[in-house]
Amino acid sequence: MKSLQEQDPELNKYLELETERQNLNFELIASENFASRATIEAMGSVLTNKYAEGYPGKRYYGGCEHVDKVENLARERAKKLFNADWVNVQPHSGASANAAIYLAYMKPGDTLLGLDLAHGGHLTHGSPVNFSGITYNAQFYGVEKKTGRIDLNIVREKAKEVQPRMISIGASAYTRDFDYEGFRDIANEVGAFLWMDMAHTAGLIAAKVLNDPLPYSDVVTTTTHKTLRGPRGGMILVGKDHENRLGVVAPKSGRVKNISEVLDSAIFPGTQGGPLMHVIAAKAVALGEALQPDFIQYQKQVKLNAKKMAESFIERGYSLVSGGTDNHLILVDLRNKGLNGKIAEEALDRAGITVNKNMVPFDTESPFVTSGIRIGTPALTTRGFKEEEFTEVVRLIDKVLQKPTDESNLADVKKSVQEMCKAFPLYNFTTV
Ligand code: DSN
Repeated sequence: MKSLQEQDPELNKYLELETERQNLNFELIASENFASRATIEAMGSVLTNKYAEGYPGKRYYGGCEHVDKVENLARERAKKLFNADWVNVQPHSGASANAAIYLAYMKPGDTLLGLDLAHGGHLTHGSPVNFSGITYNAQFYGVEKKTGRIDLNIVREKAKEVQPRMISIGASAYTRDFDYEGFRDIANEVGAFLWMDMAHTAGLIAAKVLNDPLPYSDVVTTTTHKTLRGPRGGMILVGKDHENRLGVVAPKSGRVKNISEVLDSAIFPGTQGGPLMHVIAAKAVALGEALQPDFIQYQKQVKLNAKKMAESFIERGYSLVSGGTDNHLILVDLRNKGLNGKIAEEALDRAGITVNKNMVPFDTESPFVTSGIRIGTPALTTRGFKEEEFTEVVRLIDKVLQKPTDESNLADVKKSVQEMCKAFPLYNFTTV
């Protein structure tokens, strides 16, 4: 058989260009990271050929003896990493994992209470343009205008008012940790299920540098490619003693028997067909990496770097939503600099710095323009950047934002970005 280069030079060229982009740019998108060579190798394996609908030991296809072992390995590693009773590693993505949660816990028209997308939530937490907001009665809590933080008293009031069947926690642009015990109390008070979507923070939670949602949530979903640093995909987890707590916390729904079976069938056959066994193998590799001691050090550094970035931006007169960060990301409100997210994202892109424009709470701009940029440290921390390098990253971002239309300024910054990237080499391969 031919190599990719021999078979399809045009496509191969695009892969080479993307590898070069990743190698030579500052990757600061908070939801992105750099998977290991071993993880990428598993994803590019012959497991892509195998159909394995069902679960280990109960498949609808023959020849599953090896992929059963792969899936069990991924499940056992995930359980150990998160101290979970049960896990499903088949979701193709975070959104697929979340779709299964709705199928398992809600009926069409039931009420969800989630964090407003415009305040840092996620599309699948009830946005009107997503299946979750179309199919269910989505109600929202937000952050306080003054603090940029969630106030549980306001969440409690809203929960009492709308009587949700399920409360979701989790965000794509919230810079503070969550009080899971407080949310649990509210869920208990109104008889709702509690679901945490830890897609952004799973790696930090695994390393115990953020609060752990599993002891308090009925169910937890995640992606595997953000701070967890695995392949693109999702997982569903249930913490210890979940079966016993379920009937107590959700009296309205009656006691659900064997929630793990309900959740498994919500993935297959409920919302997905054949699992992506090559990606499940890569999840096993990444989860194995996350069980190593150096992963904890990595996550501590992700947090230290975000804190350093926040301090450096504040020293340079920038305004941060919530005034700082507890996790891996910061949200910069650019209005006091006379800029918007679109201008900033485009100028930074031209200088080799990749961020995304992002709504800030109570934004006055549209989602296509926005008043902010979201910046995360996981990817550059994987590269080896520490506080000193992140101070320089902020200096370079500031240099761009001071003269965002000055092409020679942008070219100067790009040169510095590339020099720093070369000093911290990343991938020396395009395909493995
Ligand atoms: N697209 C992800 C993010 O950037 O946060 C959320 O799904």
